[in-house]
Amino acid sequence: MFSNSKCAEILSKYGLKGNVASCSAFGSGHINNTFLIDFTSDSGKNLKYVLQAVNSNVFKNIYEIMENIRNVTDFIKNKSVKSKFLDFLQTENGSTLYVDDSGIYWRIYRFIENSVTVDMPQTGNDLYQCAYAFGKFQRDLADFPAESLNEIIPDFHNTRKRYEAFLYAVEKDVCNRAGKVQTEIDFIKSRSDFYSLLDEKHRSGVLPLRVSHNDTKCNNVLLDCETRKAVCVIDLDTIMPGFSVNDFGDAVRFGTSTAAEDETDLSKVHFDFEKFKIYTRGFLDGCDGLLTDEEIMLLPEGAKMMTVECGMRFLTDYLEGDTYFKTEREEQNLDRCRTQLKLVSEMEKNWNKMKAYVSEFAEK
Ligand code: ADP
Ligand code: GN1
Ligand code: MG
Repeated sequence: MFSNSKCAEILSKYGLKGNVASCSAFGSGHINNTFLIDFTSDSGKNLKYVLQAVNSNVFKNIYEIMENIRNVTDFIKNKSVKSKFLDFLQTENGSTLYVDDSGIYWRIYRFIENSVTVDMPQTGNDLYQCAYAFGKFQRDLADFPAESLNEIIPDFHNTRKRYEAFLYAVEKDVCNRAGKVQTEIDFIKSRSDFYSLLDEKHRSGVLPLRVSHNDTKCNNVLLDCETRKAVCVIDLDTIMPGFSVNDFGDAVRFGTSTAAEDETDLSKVHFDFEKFKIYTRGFLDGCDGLLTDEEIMLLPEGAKMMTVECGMRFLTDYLEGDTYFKTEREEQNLDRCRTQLKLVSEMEKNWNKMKAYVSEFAEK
């Protein structure tokens, strides 16, 4: 249980002395534990902060994450382009991290007032803004020295390696769950020829390595409550060299679905081609001419790759006993897997339309 007094103890390490009025679980991320803090300082100011316990099971070197975030945000700030970032507080030792007695890694940033994140964007504008923000992120970092970044999770979006890990989990079947998910296992196995495609394109010089966000769900973009414009890209833990088409693809995976990622009624889950069109426009507008024609032509492959990869990651975690993604109920990872596989099959049905739509941008 996380109490106001524990919260006050952490805040005091950052030089924040006062009263914690409330401290509540915040957001819907699957990895870190996030809290919104209402705080009144000793001088009487009401302030809001976001406090996070960074997941040390997923992230093995959290100092390296904070170093990446600092370098990338400083780089963009120095270019004086109009971009806002989370403002991490420092402890009295000058670190953005505080490690408590039980080994939990904490960090705090100021809550950006009048901002909101959406799990299921309701308007085309919200979709466009999220896509634009991630495209602009690629654009802003186009000349960042990618080799200087720490590789936070090696092979994070190496789908072939994810597939090997999945096969291993099926073989070990430590929770004795594989028997009931044979349909899903077969679905993933039957597409195995596809999983090396983007790496092959990279090796043959078609797909450049760029500085990527690597976790481009729309709830990783803050929107202004009133103007609904993108304010800031958040969740910068997985910034690493990667493929532009994967940043596009992960956003499409999450944002073009007509239902939640863990919807249990698959009849509600569809790939919405109109949303795909909005994402394509938003991302390419944000990239502002950065992507090559070959990259643009591979955007649908990025979407399908990120969706099938996410499906196999959820199923791997289900088979391994739900040790990676946070879950609130027993079969949540299986439900998440099933929505992803349904989206993949609908992308396949829309494939020619998707390819034709992006080709209009490549020819411009
Ligand atoms: P995770 O890795 O767990 O996804 P995030 O950094 O994305 O961690 O934070 C989890 C969620 O908390 C976000 O998806 C978002 O909904 C919410 N959140 C985090 N920071 C803010 C903020 N400054 N304003 C509004 N919502 C936020
Ligand atoms: C995780 O942290 P969050 O919830 O934004 C995961 C992503 C997955 C996503 C699936 C570090 O993202 O890779 O695509 O869940 N992040 C990490 O919803 O593994
Ligand atoms: Mg997140």
